[in-house]
Amino acid sequence: MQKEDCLEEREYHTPANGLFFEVKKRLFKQESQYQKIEVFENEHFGRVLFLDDLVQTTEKDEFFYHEMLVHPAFLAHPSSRNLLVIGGGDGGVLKEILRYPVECVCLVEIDPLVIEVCQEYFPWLSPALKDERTELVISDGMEFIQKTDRKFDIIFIDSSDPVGPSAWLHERDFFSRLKECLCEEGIIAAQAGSPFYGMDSIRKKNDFLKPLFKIVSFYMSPVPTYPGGSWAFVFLSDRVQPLKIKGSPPAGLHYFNPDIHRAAFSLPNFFKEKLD
Ligand code: AG3
Repeated sequence: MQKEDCLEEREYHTPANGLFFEVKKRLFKQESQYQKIEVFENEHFGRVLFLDDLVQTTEKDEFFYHEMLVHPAFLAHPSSRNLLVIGGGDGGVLKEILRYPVECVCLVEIDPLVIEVCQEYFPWLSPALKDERTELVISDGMEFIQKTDRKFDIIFIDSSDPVGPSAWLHERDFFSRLKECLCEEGIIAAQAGSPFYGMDSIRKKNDFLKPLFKIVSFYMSPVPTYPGGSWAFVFLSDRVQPLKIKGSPPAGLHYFNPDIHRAAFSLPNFFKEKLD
């Protein structure tokens, strides 16, 4: 059987295990300038987006990740009006941000084909890409923040894993430059990988973030299709405490609420011990 016709897609979490999806229908498969982009349909999860063989989002469980990347920062800093998203070309983070009365969201995505493909195959995520408050910039995230003199209230990092085009977005230099693009009361919310498989890189991140920001708070959420089934995020600020709740979440969310917010910052022992 040719690879094209194979009825299954897998993400390996280690060389010995991983997650598989039966492919009900293959919708898109192409190598862009930066990465391999695949979209297919699965009976249970609906549409699935893979980049370089890693699950990025699925129709059925996208809300866990997108809500948890966006709403904790807004709950702590509800008057945020100018936002920056690095990555996130599928539109899922934007969709959550635009639930608030924001003025402008600048989204910097390196790969225009990701945007095009998601507009076609994930139309429920991507109307946000066409919202009048959205400013789309096709550029490398690192290059953008090196050049810009703009300041943002919240910066969201919706990167992929630290391989390929996303590798930079996990480094010290990136976060230290990012800090210069933040308003005084600003927050950075970034995805931080799998606590179960990636505790060493979370620890490394904590080590270089601590000297850069007064507040470095990791938090967690389930994401059923990501490695280990639960995911880490980090909340960074010099002024804003994540647990001083000042706002309230918009209506219509499927996962996030203020109780989840408080609980998400309580970390399990294996996580805390590694950070000490
Ligand atoms: N960005 C984070 C994806 C990380 C998934 N990693 C993996 N499957 N190994 C998601 C983009 C969704 N907007």
